[in-house]
Amino acid sequence: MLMRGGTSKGAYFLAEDLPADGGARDGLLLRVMGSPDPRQIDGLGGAHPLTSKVAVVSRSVSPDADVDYLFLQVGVDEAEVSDRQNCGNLLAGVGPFAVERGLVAPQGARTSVRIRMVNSGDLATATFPTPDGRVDLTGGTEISGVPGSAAAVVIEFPPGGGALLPTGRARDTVAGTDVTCVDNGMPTVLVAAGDLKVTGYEDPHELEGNSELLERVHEIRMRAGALMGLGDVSASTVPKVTLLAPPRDGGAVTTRTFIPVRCHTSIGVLGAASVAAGIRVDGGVGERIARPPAEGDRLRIEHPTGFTDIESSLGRTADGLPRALRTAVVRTARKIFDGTVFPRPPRTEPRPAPSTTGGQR
Ligand code: NQM
Repeated sequence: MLMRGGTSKGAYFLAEDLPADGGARDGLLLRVMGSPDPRQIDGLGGAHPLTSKVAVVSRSVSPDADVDYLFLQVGVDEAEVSDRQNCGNLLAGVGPFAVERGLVAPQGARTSVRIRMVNSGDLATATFPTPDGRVDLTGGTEISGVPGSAAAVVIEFPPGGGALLPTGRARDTVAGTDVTCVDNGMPTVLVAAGDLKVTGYEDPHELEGNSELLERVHEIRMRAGALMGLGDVSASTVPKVTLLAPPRDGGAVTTRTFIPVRCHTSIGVLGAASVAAGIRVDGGVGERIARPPAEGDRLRIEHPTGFTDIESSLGRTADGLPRALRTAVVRTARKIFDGTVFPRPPRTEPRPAPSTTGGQR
């Protein structure tokens, strides 16, 4: 099934319909999406990392969840399939897909599906309309970056298990630049846009064309990734780098996010969750830039095509470190197509062979 999930688009599969062997599965997915090819002309991919995504869904092996969701980022230009990051946008389609495929029974006018995100081991609950015992994703909810409206898919994340500040500090200096390394579901490096000689309000294309900026972002990402315990991240899609600037439209902060080479046209869900938590950390780089509301958990993150509203609350660990509590967000999703995909035959497989450990741009 091809679905839009939030501001991304991807192919959703039942795990049982894909090869059990990871290498064979990744090779098939590259051929399904039409990679590697900058236009993905011979497959389902949309020639951008945000439209070259796959969700693999199965009944959960965990008693805490109804379904397991494995996210796979399929490279556009590279023959790479990566399971090293999660995707909160595609997550919005997982519950509806699970009901459509009969993995979960509808529960009345609205159905809640408990999802285990296999990439991180974290849990999420997605709630969406199921009137008359079937999924109906039509509705009046609008989200920035998507034309028109659809039904709200409400996603709630309980506190994650990992450290909010992976370096143990609110601020680090890497490659001569102050950063805050934060992980509230997506490992992210926060940097003041002004420290990289941009305003932070530029169009993504303009930022992608700024080679000096891209070099700085790359260097910061490499060093911060190692500090965050992620090792050599040169071939990984995480951490992301988010440039921060003061809000211009009544939000808490303006963002431009590198994922990690292309600049996001909006912001990821878990990316937004990490920014929301990171700008509230005392002593972080967001302190002199962001204006989080004094009260309440709801934050508006501004991005290139509008804003993402996110509810995010912080607490403290026993040793006084900041810790993410509940996070919630409203997304929409839509079934675009359901049917049979005809992958490019294996004999035309380009070299090099696919790798599950790598990343894409
Ligand atoms: O952060 C893009 C997206 C994402 C990830 C990326 C996402 C998230 O917008 O939860 O959804 O950061 O690579 O799809």
